Amino acid sequence: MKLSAEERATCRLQPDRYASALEQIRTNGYVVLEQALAAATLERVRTSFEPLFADYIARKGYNTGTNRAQMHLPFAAPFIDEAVIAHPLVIPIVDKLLGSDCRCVYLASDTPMPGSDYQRVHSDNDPLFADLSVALPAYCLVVNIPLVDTTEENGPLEVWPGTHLLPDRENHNAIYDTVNPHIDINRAAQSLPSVRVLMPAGSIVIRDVRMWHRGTPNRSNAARTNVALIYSRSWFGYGSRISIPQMTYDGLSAKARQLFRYEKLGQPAMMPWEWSK
Ligand SMILES: O=C(O)CCC(=O)C(=O)O
Repeated sequence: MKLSAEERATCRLQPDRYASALEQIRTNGYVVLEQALAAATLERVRTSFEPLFADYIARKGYNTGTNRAQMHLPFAAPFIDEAVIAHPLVIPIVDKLLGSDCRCVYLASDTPMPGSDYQRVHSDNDPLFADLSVALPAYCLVVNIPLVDTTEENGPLEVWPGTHLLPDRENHNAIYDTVNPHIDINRAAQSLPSVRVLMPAGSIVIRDVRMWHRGTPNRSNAARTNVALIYSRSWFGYGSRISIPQMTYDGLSAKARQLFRYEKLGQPAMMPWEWSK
């Protein structure tokens, strides 16, 4: 969805555009809000990310495939800019789909480097009920923010629209360790239409966590990083893993405080290499 200059300035979608964004997530499984982040915010995040990532790789190495890494972000500026954790275009969408008491359970990044390969096609969660034969409403949304332009060359995220609506038993194949006994997602994906999500830096992708997707090979000579957040219904989460210093928490907006209310408050922010997984 290309945003008008007015939508970018006011951070508001007109009612029919808002309805369309919701429809795209409900039906396709995702929506892209193009160039939603201000250039200055994006630049601050990118310039802080790069040395942190280099340090992380030197300490821990790649962890999601060849030349590809997932890295948690410290709960500190500039990564916790309100435009990142509670963007005013994202919040009304997330609140509508997950309930206004939803929470944010994940603040991290995915980076395919030059030389990375295809990932297995996967969804990002194990099923809520592995044998359920109906599809449930959305309960968990991933928000991705590319720090650089995403092109055919630099390993765009590839998605399989509509797959989030498959019943739990057909849908899920969490990355690396789980194989779905009901369907071979990698084989099935080969005969289904997919989309490579090309977009300018600072766009925001909101996607249903169940939608099949994979990282593709980065054939450029630079990193292609997506910041990744996960918002979920209030009852769903990973069990309060994000450490947040009390002063940092107190300085957040009321909405951001609500989103992170179940995390580890009053703890020093964790550096990426301090996470066990
Ligand atoms: O390349 C990407 O942004 C997708 C990464 C991903 O889906 C994963 O590592 O689970």
